Amino acid sequence: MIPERIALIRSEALARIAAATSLETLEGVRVDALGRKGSLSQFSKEFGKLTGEERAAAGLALNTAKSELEAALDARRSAFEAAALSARLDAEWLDLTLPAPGPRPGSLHPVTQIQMEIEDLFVSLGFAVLEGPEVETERNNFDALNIPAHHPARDMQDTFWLEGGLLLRTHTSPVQVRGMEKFGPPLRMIAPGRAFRNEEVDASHEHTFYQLEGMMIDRDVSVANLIYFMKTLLGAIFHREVTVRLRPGYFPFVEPGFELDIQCLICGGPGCPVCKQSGWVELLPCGLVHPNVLRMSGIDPEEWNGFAFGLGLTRLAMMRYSIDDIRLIQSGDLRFLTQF
Ligand code: FA5
Repeated sequence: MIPERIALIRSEALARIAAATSLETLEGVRVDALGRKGSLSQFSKEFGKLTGEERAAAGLALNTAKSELEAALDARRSAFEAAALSARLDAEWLDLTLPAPGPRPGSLHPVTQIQMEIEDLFVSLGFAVLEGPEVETERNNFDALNIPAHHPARDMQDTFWLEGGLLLRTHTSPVQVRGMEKFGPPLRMIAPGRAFRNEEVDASHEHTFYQLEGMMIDRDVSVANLIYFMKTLLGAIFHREVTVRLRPGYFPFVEPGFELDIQCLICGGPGCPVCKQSGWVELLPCGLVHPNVLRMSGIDPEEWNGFAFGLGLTRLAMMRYSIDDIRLIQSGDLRFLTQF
């Protein structure tokens, strides 16, 4: 009897719909019962063999069963969709009354951080912080520092010459000249700033880099005073034991002159591109101020003497933060800068 068979399929399908736990299961029930090859669709083939009365009863049972199943499927489907939506609303909840996060704060460049630390240290030791221009005269950059025209020492600093005899300063040493001429002795000054050289750029050389000049002029200043200040400086910067070596260095504006090198903190000694495989990094050239330099700036070398140093600030930042390529320093790359 077709109506009884339909009733059986209907009640089984309704039970499966009630027990379904997902939209996928519901779709399975729909395909099994109402799909083109589903169990209810099979009956229409048998209708031809029925009497008119039987066909009317079977047709009514079939249509009723189909619409009941469709209604039950719709109701369950809506329930699942509502549950999914409310789960999503719970998960993606947003408190619009919270204050906006605002712009991300920036940070000081590593070279600026070190520069400020050294300035604080030297100010506490009674030094003034001076500034000089990046565009300098030939006299302040060279002549007044005992480097006359045609002196081979000029070749050591490949110079960017400008029109009218001016130049981009190749070191911060011209600020020594400006300091001596403006303030006279006794003098304790430092001068941080940019220097420029027409150099082949590699892992340890930039055309634009930072130095920090220092000068102390007084009576009876000795190499012992110089070494004391340099040790105080390095101790404050590295907060740990740094191996240093002092070797004779030639700069026309100091006599005697030294190169203070530190053991490479990137590789710890065996050699790397930053220390040019030598294990040492040239950091702090220094010496006692040459009498000619004092004399040219109007200071009597019989009465006064002093020491001077020219710290490579960019290289110092590299050592301090283990930066293995100087080209990163001025790259402006935020992936680099946000680490400091
Ligand atoms: C000088 O510039 C001297 N004016 C230093 C000085 C001052 C000596 C006072 C004595 C008394 P030098 O050319 O060696 O010296 O440079 C000083 C430091 O600047 C170097 O030790 C190095 O750390 C840094 N430096 C030099 N050239 C570059 C460069 N191309 N890139 C990055 N750092 C550099």
